[in-house]
Amino acid sequence: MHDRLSLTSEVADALAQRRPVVALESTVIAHGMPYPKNLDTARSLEALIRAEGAVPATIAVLDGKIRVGLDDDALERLASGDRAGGKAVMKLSRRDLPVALATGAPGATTVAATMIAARLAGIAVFATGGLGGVHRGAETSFDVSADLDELARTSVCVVCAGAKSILDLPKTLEVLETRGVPVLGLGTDEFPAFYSRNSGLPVSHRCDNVTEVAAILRAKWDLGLEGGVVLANPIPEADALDGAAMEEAIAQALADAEAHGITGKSVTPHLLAALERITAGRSLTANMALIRHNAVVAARLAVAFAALPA
Ligand code: PSU
Ligand code: MN
Repeated sequence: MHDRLSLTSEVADALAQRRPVVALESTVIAHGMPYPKNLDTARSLEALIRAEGAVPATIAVLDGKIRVGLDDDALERLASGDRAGGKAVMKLSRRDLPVALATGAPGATTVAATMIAARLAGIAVFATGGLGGVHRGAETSFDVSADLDELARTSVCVVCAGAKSILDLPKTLEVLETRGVPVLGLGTDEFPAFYSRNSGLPVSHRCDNVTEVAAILRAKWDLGLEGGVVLANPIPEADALDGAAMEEAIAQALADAEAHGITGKSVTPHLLAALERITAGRSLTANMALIRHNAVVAARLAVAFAALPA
């Protein structure tokens, strides 16, 4: 195993025995949800994955190592913004990983950085809430998440509820198409829009169960086609928010970010916090529901994938 990684014995044993493992990111915990709901969510994701017969591996950087699998102390540290240690938790994408490793600063991993760590550890399936993507106005700001380039190059399947329309969803899908990333819809022909089930935009292929998804992953990687796969899993009907009302809230959140002159890596956390205020917490409740659903689906996919001949 890579000496920059530190695996819990539970994760190491599962991987050595080719049992199913699901990676989880930590930026959504540290920078995407408020304390202590973020901590409750992080714990519940792990429990849901275990209940499906897979092993959860939440990923973050602590004390100069990429930790794959976190104990409760580590989760608490990330969720609370390292209250005890008193060091700000960095938001780590590909470019930031080496800085956190070399300086020893605590860091939460984005989709991009979690994919890198999962790949190094040998974990094929990863559950999150929403992908980063092409921001609205990217034609002038050039703000395109490094998540998209990571999906183009790193062989991990990312289970998500699509991407929220704080992003430019048509442009996000165009970039994924250009970079050769399959966007599979689980039980849907449409790319889901995070808080709502529909965006009006097509996925590249619809799958009706995780066995089909596992076979596509196997075929892609058997061919030597390096790179990720997006499995888009719509938010459950009962938890979905009204698409038009959310568009209104998103417009307000974008105006708020603009008024505060927010740029770079602060944009996504700022928009998420603004949305939570504007919707009086309904965006947060929906976010917690969809990420739980994604954890369950990812665990089932990891079980199906582990059952295939290598
Ligand atoms: N989208 C969400 N919630 C999140 C994120 C994205 O709905 O918490 C996080 C993920 O960790 C994602 C990152 O990888 O934000 C993207 O940040 P950026 O746009 O700065 O690349
Ligand atoms: Mn960005």
